[in-house]
Amino acid sequence: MTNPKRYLVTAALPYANGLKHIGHLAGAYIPADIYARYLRAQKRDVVFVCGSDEHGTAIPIQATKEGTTPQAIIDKYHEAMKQDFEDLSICFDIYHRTSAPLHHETAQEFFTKLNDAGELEVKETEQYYDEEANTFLADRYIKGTCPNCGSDRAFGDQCETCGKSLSPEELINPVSTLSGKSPVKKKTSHWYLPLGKHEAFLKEWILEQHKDDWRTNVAGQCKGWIEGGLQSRAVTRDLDWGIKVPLAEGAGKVLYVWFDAPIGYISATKQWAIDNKKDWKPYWDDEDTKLVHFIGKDNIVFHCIIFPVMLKLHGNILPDNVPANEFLNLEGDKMSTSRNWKLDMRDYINDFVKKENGGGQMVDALRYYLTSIAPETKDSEFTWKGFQTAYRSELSDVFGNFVNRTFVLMHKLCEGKVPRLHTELLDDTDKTMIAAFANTKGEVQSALEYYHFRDGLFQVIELARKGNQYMQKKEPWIVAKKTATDPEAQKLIDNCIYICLQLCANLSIFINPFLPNTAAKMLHMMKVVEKMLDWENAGKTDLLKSGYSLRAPELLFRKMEDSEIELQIEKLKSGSTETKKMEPIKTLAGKPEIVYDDFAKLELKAGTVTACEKVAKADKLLKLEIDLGTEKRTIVSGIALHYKPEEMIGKQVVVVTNLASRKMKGIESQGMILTAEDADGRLQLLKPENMVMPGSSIS
Ligand code: B3M
Ligand code: ZN
Repeated sequence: MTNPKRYLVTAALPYANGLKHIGHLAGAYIPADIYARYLRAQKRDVVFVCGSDEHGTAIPIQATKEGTTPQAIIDKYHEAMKQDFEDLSICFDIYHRTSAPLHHETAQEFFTKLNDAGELEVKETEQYYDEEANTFLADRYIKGTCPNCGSDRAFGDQCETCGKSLSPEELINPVSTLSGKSPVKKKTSHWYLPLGKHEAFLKEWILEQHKDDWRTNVAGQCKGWIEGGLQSRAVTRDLDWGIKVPLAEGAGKVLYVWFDAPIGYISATKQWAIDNKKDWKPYWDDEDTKLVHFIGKDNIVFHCIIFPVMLKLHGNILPDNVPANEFLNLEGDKMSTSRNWKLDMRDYINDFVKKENGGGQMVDALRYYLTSIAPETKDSEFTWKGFQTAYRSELSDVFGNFVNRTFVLMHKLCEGKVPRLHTELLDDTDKTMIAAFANTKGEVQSALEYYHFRDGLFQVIELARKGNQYMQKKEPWIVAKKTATDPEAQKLIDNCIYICLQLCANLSIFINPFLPNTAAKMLHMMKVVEKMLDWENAGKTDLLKSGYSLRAPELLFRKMEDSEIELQIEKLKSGSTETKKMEPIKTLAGKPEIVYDDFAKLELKAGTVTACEKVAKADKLLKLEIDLGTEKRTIVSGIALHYKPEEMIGKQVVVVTNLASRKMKGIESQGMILTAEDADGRLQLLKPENMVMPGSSIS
């Protein structure tokens, strides 16, 4: 679809059950953001929507894990995700949420319309039920072995290892994630979307109409689904968290999260229209709207098969394209939230963006690297070394360096002003350089129109590389030595700097969709207004007017130290992430889980009791003197009901030696001894199996 009247760009609604990592960022949000920024620069009518996906079993499961309510979970993570996107310059027109009443109404209306039109079927089937927890086991409440890849961590809706979407019946050895028990089967009724009825439509629409413009991985997955036989899909669940089924006979049931979530794109558009006094309808029902969904590959079936069928039945337009990305791996392994092998957006923000020396340039550094390795056609890999290399050798050495040299030379050789262009002196090298502006415009444009973001970015860097080569060839700093004797010399310098400056202006336009903070900084240096970034200006050679004085150069990209990269690799391996701080995971004992670093803070030593007496006016306390090899300590311990003072002498104990001292009954206790207590309250000392030297460390 070329030159549509308007665009609606969507990025997958992230589940509000935890922080999102750079795999999500590279998969959906960065490409969608680049596309939306590019369209805006083209002055097209575009709305870019996203929001939090706040339903489904993932939410109450996270609530149980954190010992809180589903509402508290979605509130916490909705805010956190919204903030992270903002911090990484992802410029949604609206970041909505599916818990909003407007969304509930929209999704219920959608369901009602389909049901009233007889497009849904009600079926009674037997589904897995946990007798201990007295509940049906939808989606993530059931776990088992994946029939596709054999992973034993597959959920009832999807295998997170291979990405295959599943139904609970397909799991081998299913168990309830609530009780850990094998479930039984019990009868229940649900509403189904009979996909089989729409096979002919899907075949024609995807495999014929879009056979040339959809990515092969996307079309391939769809083909597999269609040819594998399209089963009816339940669109309701026996759950209490979600959007209520708007029918009396649906009491106690909610809409399936994958039924309501994509409708979230519509309700987000509605809210945006309310906020901006616009009409939302044409974005969803006028054929001249280009709808594009940016997602990761595990969401393909929902966006290319199920949601389009829903849209068709409801009378809406269909997506024009679904440029789904493959997965991004991290340092040789799949990214995984459960194994904590990931880089959360928030960790990157804290460590790079929010630091002195950080800010926009570090946002752009991440956007740059993630785009340059985007998994557009196959899985790709993020490595910290790769990040550093791309930053140094492309962003900084090629792009940053060209802009910096141009500005330095302009100040040195052209009095800080845009020089004049002496057209009569232009040679082939100059002309080739100038021609490259327009060529690059064409290249970047067609790359972006076809969702080849990697390639588009590559073209921009290539142009900067050409700029460096051009400058190297022209050597204005050498020509400058001849100005006293050669009247043409200054003119040649002027031409070179003029062309380089116009190239900088062009580069700012080209880089803007990808690295908006860099473009903004360049605008500041060039003292021009944002309007210059309009795409129609790309390719022009007179964007900066002769005689105009420009600011001093600012370094676009700071130096990146080896130590910063090494620290990140260590952090990844030790698993100390923001997620750990945000998730107070309850352990069996009821205390929040700790990471190794927390444990390592304790100093534990073996000591030998050398003296012991009762503490006056305290039935439970004994005062002990403990030999720790290099020192003796006084410790007050609540073991008097279990040990007599005389039997303590000579015993070995385990002492926490770095606990802040505190006064008990007037005696300063300089540590704590460890004991085990059984259910009846009987205490026993903890001690090394055999005697060790006093002061031996314990870990
Ligand atoms: N929340 C799954 C995901 O975050 C799901 C996407 C919904 S898009 C409508 O991968
Ligand atoms: Zn699998």
